[in-house]
Amino acid sequence: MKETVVLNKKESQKSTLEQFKKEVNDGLNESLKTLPSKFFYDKKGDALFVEIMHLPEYYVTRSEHEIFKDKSASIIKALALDQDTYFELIELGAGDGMKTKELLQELSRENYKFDYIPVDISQNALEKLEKDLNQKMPHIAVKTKQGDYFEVLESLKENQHPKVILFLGSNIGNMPDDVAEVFIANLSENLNFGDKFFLGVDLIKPAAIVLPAYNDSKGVTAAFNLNLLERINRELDADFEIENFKHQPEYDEKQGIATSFLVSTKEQDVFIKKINKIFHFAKGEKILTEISRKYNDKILDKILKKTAFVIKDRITDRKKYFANYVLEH
Ligand code: AVJ
Repeated sequence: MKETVVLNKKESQKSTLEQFKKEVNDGLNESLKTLPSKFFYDKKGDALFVEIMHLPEYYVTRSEHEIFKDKSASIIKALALDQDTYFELIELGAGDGMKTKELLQELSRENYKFDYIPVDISQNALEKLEKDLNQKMPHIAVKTKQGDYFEVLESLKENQHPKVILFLGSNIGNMPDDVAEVFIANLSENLNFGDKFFLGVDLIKPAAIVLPAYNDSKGVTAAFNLNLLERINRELDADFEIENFKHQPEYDEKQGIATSFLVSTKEQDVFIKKINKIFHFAKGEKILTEISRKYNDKILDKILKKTAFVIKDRITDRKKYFANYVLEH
């Protein structure tokens, strides 16, 4: 039942600090300073994100959870699975698997034959998830795979079993459209004809709903954003004074793109020892730390155009805040 495959572990461990240094240096040398959002998720960032998911203003997680809770039978129908054919349910970046549990429950209730294969870069997250599932749903076969998404998919491609790929939580929203397109194209190269991609995206909606989700009244999202500077202080021996930066979310309602910035509240210099460089910030200068793209059918269609996927179906929550798309290869 248990099986953990470790892919290129040495490689990924060796390069983590070097990669962090390089990307921070590159980002802070651009004319519009940027820091990649993937670096939010250290131990403190992981904990803050769990808090974000429970905030009253952060509708994203709740909306998708509603879909899985109320409509898992519709999801299974839309995926057009065959009850008698074994398939692999592969989740990219599984996290705590909260939403997926609802689907696993329904699949096993309906006697589908499958393995659940959560894929993550974090071995720690996978072990927690596996333990939790083995305890709560011991009848479900969980096969965790640690590593890069595409390497794992490539290794699974050969077995020819039908596959359903889950990529939930609007995680794709952190990618600019051209990057999302390459991501989906890579995904399609590692799948076989007829395989399905189940993609969760946040839908375009008014600023009055989106902005508070990234600017909650308790200041958790601000702390989450500022933790990026604290992490640079901790891991790269920098002297960012956190109180001299403030969290600033923006939302372009027409385009459907939310952005998060850290704004320098005064003119200041910051020394990053491990990069051995001083970075200058003007008063009011912004660092772009995250984009959270919101979708509609048209935007997704445009991204899919150059990939091998087409939209087969979409399932939304009651308020139509969130959509899970069934894409077929
Ligand atoms: C995990 C990327 C979906 O963009 O909504 C939440 C991350 N950032 N609050 C999002 C996030 C600030 C989240 N995603």
